[in-house]
Amino acid sequence: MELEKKKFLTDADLPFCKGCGHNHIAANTEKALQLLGYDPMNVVLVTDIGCHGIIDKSFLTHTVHGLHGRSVALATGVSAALNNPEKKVIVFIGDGGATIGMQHLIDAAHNGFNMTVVIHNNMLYGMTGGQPSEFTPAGFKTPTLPDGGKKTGYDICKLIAAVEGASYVCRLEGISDFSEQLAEAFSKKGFSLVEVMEICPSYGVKSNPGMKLSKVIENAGLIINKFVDREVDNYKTEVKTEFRSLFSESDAIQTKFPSKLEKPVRLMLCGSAGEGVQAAAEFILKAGITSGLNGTKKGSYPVTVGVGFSAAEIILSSEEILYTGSPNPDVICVTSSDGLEYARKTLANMKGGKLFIDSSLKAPDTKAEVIYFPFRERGGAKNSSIYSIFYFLTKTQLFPMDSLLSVFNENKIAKKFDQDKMFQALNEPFVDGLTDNKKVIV
Ligand SMILES: Cc1ncc(C[n+]2csc(CCOP(=O)(O)OP(=O)(O)O)c2C)c(N)n1
Ligand code: SF4
Repeated sequence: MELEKKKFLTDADLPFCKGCGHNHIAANTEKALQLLGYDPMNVVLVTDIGCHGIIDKSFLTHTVHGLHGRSVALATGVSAALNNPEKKVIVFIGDGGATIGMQHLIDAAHNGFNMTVVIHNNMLYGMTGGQPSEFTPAGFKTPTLPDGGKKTGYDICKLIAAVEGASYVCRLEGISDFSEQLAEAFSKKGFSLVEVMEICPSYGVKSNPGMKLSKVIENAGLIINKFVDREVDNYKTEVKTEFRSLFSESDAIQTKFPSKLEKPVRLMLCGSAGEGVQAAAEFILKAGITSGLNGTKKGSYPVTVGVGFSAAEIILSSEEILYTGSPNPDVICVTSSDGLEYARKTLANMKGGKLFIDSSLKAPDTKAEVIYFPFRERGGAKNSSIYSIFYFLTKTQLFPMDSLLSVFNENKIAKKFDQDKMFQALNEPFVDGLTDNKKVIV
């Protein structure tokens, strides 16, 4: 199928292998959207991992690319947030992704979310080398199932029709021109689904020489048919006319203090979960911004957020910063043994800078200047990270202490905090003469 002028696809070659059915789906989608007169800027294409998903770079529409099997879940959010009949949300998903994200599919159909899901059913996992999916028909061979599957694959059309809620469900053979069927699905209100049966020449054809797509479909007991076609009025969210931007003026942090920071400073806080590391990082970041600087923060912690290390990388600069995180910090504050383990590699790579480290710990070999302070003993474990940022600012004076205090005092943590005690503790000299490996700080 040739189009005179592409409106939805770039002029670049499509990224798929020669003969891959995904090529036809992309071309037919272009034609279907043209038939319906859509503007590319009113189309949101949501894809996920798999060969089918690499098409998004070729589409001139909005595109969203998600985790394997999660495109329907993402599209549900897009569709609910937009709630705008002018916008067309289209999901591209493989049979592998549809297997992994089956519950999202069922829920989106059941609730009638506005979208069209196009399942690229090549009956195997293409991108990873041809493993079977739950859609692989009995007898269909793949590189990792050389004798063919024993189980019948899912009949996704019957399944989605059965959950009720969809406005349109059809299965078609993905050859020649099927743009009118796609256009029919795209034009439906609510949830529509098209299962396109196709072939992966690289793995499907190789494992099943001489096979005919129509024969595989027939042997699988699947019917090329329209399973649902009805008018629905099932899903509605409140129509939003005004959207508050995350960057709206009211949220902007005002500059209240001066700063003479000449070059960017990169600070890393390393402590333990539950010991205020992320809160401390936000305080120091906002204090910098209050002092007229630009700032970024990157938080790191294990998925089990209640245990283990907690770290934050903060960059402050008078120039615009276009990234987060920094592998080469200027200053590291380490307040716990979890934090020390996390910081070890970074410390070994440091060519200079400063390490403020809790006096209960032993600093590893590093070219950073090592300064011990009893953050945990004087502030308690829970406040150790907050103590460390006040200590950092006292020692470096990179911007006014008043900026940190103004940010801190706006937070409810401040009400439970004895600031007089903290400043007394921070200013009291610390002499550590007990262990050989530590410097004596006066
Ligand atoms: C949750 C998850 N599981 C497994 C993978 C590994 N993986 C990447 S692509 C792929 C196969 C994709 O197959 P399919 O969705 O059918 O798309 P196709 O490549 O056939 O277009 C797999 C299993 C992954 N990225 N994420
Ligand atoms: S590996 Fe298979 S599914 Fe992937 S692009 Fe090539 S033919 Fe298509």
